[in-house]
Order: sequence, then C-alpha cells, then structure tokens
Amino acid sequence: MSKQAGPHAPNTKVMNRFDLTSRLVSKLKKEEAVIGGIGNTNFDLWAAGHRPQNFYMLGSMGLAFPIALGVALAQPNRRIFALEGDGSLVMQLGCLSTIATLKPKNLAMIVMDNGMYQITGAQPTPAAATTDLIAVAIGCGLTNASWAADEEDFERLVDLSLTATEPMLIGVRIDDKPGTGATRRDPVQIRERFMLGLGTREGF
Ligand SMILES: Cc1ncc(C[n+]2csc(CCOP(=O)(O)OP(=O)(O)O)c2C)c(N)n1
Repeated sequence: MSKQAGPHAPNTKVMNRFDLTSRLVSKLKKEEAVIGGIGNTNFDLWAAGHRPQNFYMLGSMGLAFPIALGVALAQPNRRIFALEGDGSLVMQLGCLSTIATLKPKNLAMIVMDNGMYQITGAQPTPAAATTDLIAVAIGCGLTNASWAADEEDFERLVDLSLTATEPMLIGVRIDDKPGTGATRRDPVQIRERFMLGLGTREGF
C-alpha cells in the first residue's frame, strides 16, 4: 500500500528508498559522511554499497539528524548526509530547530516519508495524513527544505546540497518496501569503523 494522499505537494511522486539511496551514494566522491537512521534507512545505505564514511544507527529512533549535526560541526570541511524515516523524525522534531539555529553549511538531510512505521508493522505515522514534515522544517527555520517531485528532482537537490551554504532538507515520498540489506548489529564495530573512515582513529 503506498500513500496516495496526504499533506504533501500533490504532484510528488512515490519513489523507492533503495533507489534514491543508491542515487545519492553514486554522487559521493569526496569521502562525504552518511548517517543512516534506525532500520530501513541504514539497511538500504548498507545495500547501496558500504563506504568507510557510513554510520548505521541501531536501536533508537530519531538520532540520524542529531548525530549528523555533531559530525558536521566537528568536521566542517566534510559534507555530511543523514537519512531518516518519517516516524523517527516525528519522534525527534526538536532537532530541526537546533539545526536551523546552528546552521551547519555542510549538512544535508533526507527524510524518507512512507507515512508509516514500516519496520514494526506499517502503522500509520502522523506524516501519513496530518503532518507535512517539510512545512515543519521550514517553520523551524530550515528555509532550504523542499519535497523532491521525482527522481530527477531528487538528484538535482542532492547536487545542490554538495555545494550548499546552509543546511538542507530533502523530503521524499517513498513506497512501503522494506530495506534491501541488513547491517551487522555490532555497535562497537560500526563506531570504530566510522571513526577510522573519518580519520579520527588511527587503528584498533
Ligand atoms: C525510541 C524508540 N521507540 C520505538 C522503537 C521501535 N521501532 C523501531 S523502528 C520503528 C519504526 C520506524 O519508523 P520510520 O522511522 O518511519 O521508518 P520505516 O520503518 O518506515 O522505514 C519503531 C516504532 C524504537 N526502536 N525506539
């Protein structure tokens, strides 16, 4: 079941998380960091081809954007991307205000909006029929936030984000497909590998 109605721009195409994640990853040539949220966003990030600069969140919803904010502030010369599900973002809306206030110019966020908590049984989220997450972000002060109309528009927005001078949020409506891969559930390995990938750990 794909969400057809909702508060979003009416002509926004329903796309696919793995396809969009693969399109994003194929554009990354400068060791950009990518933070995947819990579950499907990090499964598809893994399936799109592991990179040493990928971090895969386990267990807690809503932490992809906050973690990415920390990385963006710590490494201002690196571009940072974050992938989050709509249900997870609803759980952590306050981070949008924080990011709008701190304005890291190297941070781009993507919210994968399927209107449901897919991985726990497809229960509807508030984004299904009530909450427009891009409107919320703009209201928080993230003025560089917009829905991607289709895959081509998504790629255009990602290209813009690679040289943006303010934080950017891209909203994509996606189908109800589960993630295509599965990250190994080993938090220590994920953390150490990411630190090596970002050059903050010399070896372990
Ligand atoms: C704080 C917290 N509450 C609940 C859960 C259980 N849980 C794990 S994933 C998930 C749904 C995530 O939904 P969304 O972010 O929209 O991603 P989707 O599954 O749709 O890809 C839930 C409810 C959790 N892991 N952490």
